[in-house]
Amino acid sequence: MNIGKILIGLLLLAYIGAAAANEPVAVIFDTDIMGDVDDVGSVATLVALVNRGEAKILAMGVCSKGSESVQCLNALNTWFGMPDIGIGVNKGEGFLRDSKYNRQIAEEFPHKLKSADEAPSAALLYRKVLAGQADGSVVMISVGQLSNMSELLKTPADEISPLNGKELVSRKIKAWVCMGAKFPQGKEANIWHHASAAVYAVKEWPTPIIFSGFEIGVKILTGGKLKEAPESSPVRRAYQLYNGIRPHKSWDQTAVLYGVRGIDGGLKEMWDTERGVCTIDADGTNHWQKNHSGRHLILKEKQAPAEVARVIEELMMEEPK
Ligand SMILES: [Ca+2]
Repeated sequence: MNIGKILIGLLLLAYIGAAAANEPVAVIFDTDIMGDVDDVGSVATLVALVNRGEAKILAMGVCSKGSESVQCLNALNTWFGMPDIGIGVNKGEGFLRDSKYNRQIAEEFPHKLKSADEAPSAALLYRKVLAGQADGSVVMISVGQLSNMSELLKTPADEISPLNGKELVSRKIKAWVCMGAKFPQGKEANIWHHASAAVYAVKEWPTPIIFSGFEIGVKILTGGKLKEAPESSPVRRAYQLYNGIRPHKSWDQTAVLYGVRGIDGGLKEMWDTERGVCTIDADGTNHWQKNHSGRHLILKEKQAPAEVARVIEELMMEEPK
């Protein structure tokens, strides 16, 4: 082979590599958009990554039982120019609490879905989108209780796919990035608010799970900059209703950021990871055991939280294209 052919070959390999690297990450996003406002910040973060060509959203789901949560999420997507993103809801047991912003966002911002009843089951919606994807290509990002994850695993084979939920997840999902639990041990809301679902989902999930624990997002303060966002923004409005647009903890945004930029080896400057096994007690208390062959990873603080906050907050300022 002459030098010319080798060079052409190398250029071709570089081109293929670059094309693969530029492929947007296919994401399913599951949220309890209701109690805390970081879910709203995480939607804005995800949309910003979509607009930068880094991610594509296959579906969204609401895991909690707030009747206006799904309308709020639909209103956010609509404002961002993505009104047709499929939204599923938890049709089984789930967590419910008051929301400081769901009803107002649903009332003040246009959206198509008029009630949670109009939305399909999240577990079935996830089955549907997963069945159509390439094997090992989808990243699940959850920023609420693990209710829909548990229900997805328990789905039987049906007309959507001959695979049951666990087989489908095993086949199609590359990894699950979960904002939840507290490490090395603790009792965190996304876990204990629906502990039976968390116990089942974490134990049975067949792919790697990367946890962004309570201790990561609690130090990352974002949202204050939304004062500079247009008053027409539902993201700004949600933070205004929640805390008067003051800096707030950013648990959920970390899972979105890692799910899109970290899964294939990015963000090494931002977080270290540690491999092991997370187990959850029946009351929602979780434990961590380091283990070099464990299926789970946890994020460990590396970059200063204020630096991480700057990256996230810039993404949260995203406006419709
Ligand atoms: Ca949340």
